[in-house]
Amino acid sequence: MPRRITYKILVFYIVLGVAFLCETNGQSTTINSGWQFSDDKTTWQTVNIPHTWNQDDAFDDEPGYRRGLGYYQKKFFVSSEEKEDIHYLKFNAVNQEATVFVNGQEIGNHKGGYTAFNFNISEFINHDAYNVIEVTVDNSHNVDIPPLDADFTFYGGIYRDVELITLPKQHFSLEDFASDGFYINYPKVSADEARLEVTALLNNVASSKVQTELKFTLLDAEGHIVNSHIEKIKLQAERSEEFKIQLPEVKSPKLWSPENPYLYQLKLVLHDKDGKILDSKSTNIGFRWVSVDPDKGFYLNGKPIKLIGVNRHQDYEGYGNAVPMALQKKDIELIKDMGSNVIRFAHYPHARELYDLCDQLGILVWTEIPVINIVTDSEAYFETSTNMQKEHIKQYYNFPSVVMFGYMNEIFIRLVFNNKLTDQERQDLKKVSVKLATQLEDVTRELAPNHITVMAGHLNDVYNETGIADLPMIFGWNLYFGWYDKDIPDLGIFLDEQHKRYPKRSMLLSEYGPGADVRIFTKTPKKFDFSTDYQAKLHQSYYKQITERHYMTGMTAWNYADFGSEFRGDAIPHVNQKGLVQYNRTPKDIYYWYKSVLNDEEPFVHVATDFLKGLTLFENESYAIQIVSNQEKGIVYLNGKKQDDVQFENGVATIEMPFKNGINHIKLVSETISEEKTVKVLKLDALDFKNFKRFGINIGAHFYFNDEERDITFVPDQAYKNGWYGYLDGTPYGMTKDKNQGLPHDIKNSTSEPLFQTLLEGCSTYKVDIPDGIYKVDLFFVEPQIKSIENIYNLSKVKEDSNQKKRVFDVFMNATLIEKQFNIAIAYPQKYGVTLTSEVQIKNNEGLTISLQPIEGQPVISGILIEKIN
Ligand code: GCB
Repeated sequence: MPRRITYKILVFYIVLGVAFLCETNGQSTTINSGWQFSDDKTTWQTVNIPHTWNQDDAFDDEPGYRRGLGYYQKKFFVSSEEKEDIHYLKFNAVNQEATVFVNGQEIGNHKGGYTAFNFNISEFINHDAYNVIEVTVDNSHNVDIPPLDADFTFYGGIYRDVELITLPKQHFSLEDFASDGFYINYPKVSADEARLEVTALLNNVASSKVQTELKFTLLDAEGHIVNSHIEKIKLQAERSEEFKIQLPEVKSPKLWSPENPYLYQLKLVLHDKDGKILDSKSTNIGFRWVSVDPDKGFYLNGKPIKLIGVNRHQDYEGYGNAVPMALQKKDIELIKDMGSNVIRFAHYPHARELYDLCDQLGILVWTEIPVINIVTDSEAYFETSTNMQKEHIKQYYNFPSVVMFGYMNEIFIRLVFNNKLTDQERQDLKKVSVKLATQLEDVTRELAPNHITVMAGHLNDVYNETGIADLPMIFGWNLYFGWYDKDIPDLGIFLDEQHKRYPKRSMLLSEYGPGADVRIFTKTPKKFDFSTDYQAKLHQSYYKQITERHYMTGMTAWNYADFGSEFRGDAIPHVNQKGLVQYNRTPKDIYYWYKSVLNDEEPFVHVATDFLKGLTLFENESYAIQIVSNQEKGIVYLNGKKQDDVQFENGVATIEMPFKNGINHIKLVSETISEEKTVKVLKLDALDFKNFKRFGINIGAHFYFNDEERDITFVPDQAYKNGWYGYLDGTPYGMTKDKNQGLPHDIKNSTSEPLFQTLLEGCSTYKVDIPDGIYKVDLFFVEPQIKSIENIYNLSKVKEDSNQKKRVFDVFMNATLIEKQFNIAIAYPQKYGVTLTSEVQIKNNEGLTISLQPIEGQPVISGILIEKIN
């Protein structure tokens, strides 16, 4: 039955509606369009905010990206009617230092690239005229601004909204670290009743006292008024004052949780004594309470909840950090749809709109500032970090989803991996880091007494030894067992030992995960091979190990998405590929596996063959695929024939598929749902080039590589098998038990890194048993002895030769010499992937033999691609 609207309520709605429409006094305009940008102040281009100048150069073949100055300009008009108003310019984030000028006068400077700041520009403005804003942005390394060093790209620019805010003389303060000027506290929340307390900071810049009323209206999710309250407030002349106001209690509040993210809205309207609206605000209200127990884990609203979710970085393929808001919001939706109940916004505060979305969708939030890897022992660094944490807490305080405030990540990693430090320097660095941590912990507890404090560390006892791990209420371990460190099962062993040693400490697995490239797949996943199969193996085991341990508060995968990290030499260089989704947000199969164990809202199945492209199988070979589901069992059909009944365990079943040559149809049926996929397979009984024209081998690799550049999937390498192909000698370069990526480098002029990064060294003979005919043969090479930029995250990488050894060899195809005295280092000095292409005629059933005859050093080879011409 429709609810009857009484006359009184109607009048109230009209007043309220008018109140929110009449926000001309207290208005914010986004001024993102039509800025002028220059990197040298001579040539200018028109850009829109969000903007960065590093979206391309952080991904090109030249090491490094431009870290320096960028200049922005924008004109805006102010009418004379606004003469009495107060004007603020608000920047929601500029990376990383901004100096702002209005009409040629410097109005302020801000340090730190991830929080908002604003300036009162009223006295610099010309009325009935155009005004000019100029911003000098600097993203150079600055020892006094965190982050000093980290595994992500520090894109420079004005990359979040710029706002022009116009206010009457009485308004909510904007000057408390650029917060909204009010803070919501929940002195009491239970299923029976809840209380709200608001601390409002009100400014009166007029030269006389003003009588005002601050009206609070609490609305439920349907927009019905729950209660309201009016506070009469006399504002003193030229003062900024703080008022604490208790709001009426709410009986039987609907609680907020990931399953039911019930939100109320609180409207705050400041009137003058005649009822004219001066300023207004509104905020989400979510009634919830949290606690942690070192033995039993995390509690929300008095009930245990295992936090399972992801870390997120803010950048996006093609955009750097200047990402349209609609795309960013899609991230949060995808994260929710995966079934996450927690996000760690790493390693810095992200856009506020996303926290609002976490409120709405029901995702608990860990948010932090970028004090990472190392600190500077300077007053200025301490001040910038502390200031940043104050801005962070005050700007993000009111989001009910935010339950954890953090302030440091792996602060000892540089100390541990820098062997140039003296013992004294080491001691000093430990001391200063603990001192800063203590200061930041204190500030956090003081400003956010109802939140949980957090910090994350890497695998090293220094966090225990120094006591730093006991400062926050939850200590996050970033653990990469099975990637940088030991093996996958060592995770549980480590955590159990920590729990035993520190029974009073609450722990969260704040990072874990391997790099994975959707172009790489294999039957034999190995540590550090970037295969999606190894990614599945590691995540599936970690999930089991954490959910089995009652004392663990939760786990957040590293990372939701691949992200830019300029110095990296992953399978896609400049990108950290640990994402559950790709850099362009296409989900990898592991995303669907998480969805199958975390999201039980509706039945779900997924056949994990999205990236199984160009699979080549020999003779009777079959191929095992994974299917994932949140159901108990299913039936798999291959090419219309029932293949198997499967039981899903830990959300997954692995099933051996006897694929036929050509297109294969897979169908998975479970209860009411099903999914169909096709996989194109090249099934070979011999290398006879009868039903195929091209054949490629990824020499030195145990994995298939789907190469878009050459439109072929290279098969894994093997020792020579008569009638087929393989090496007669040689060893994979740079491979160890712990690292199965040969060369952790960008290969110039190529996007086919997995082809070049794996190679054989010392291979003098490679045979491919192809029939007589004429072929075009591409041989792929790279000189592996290239000094890499130090990558502290690549902890298990083999030590590279410090003295470049000479390598010269002749290359023959059968009896034909195709390259004499081949010296890759001289011919292609800059880490180029080299292709030698020749036409070769095979006669007398001799097959193809590639001979690499050493003149000096050992020959190398990365791959081969054969195309039949005749
Ligand atoms: C870490 C860091 C994170 C890196 C990650 C990695 O421990 O906290 O910033 O990106 O490892 O991928 O190596």
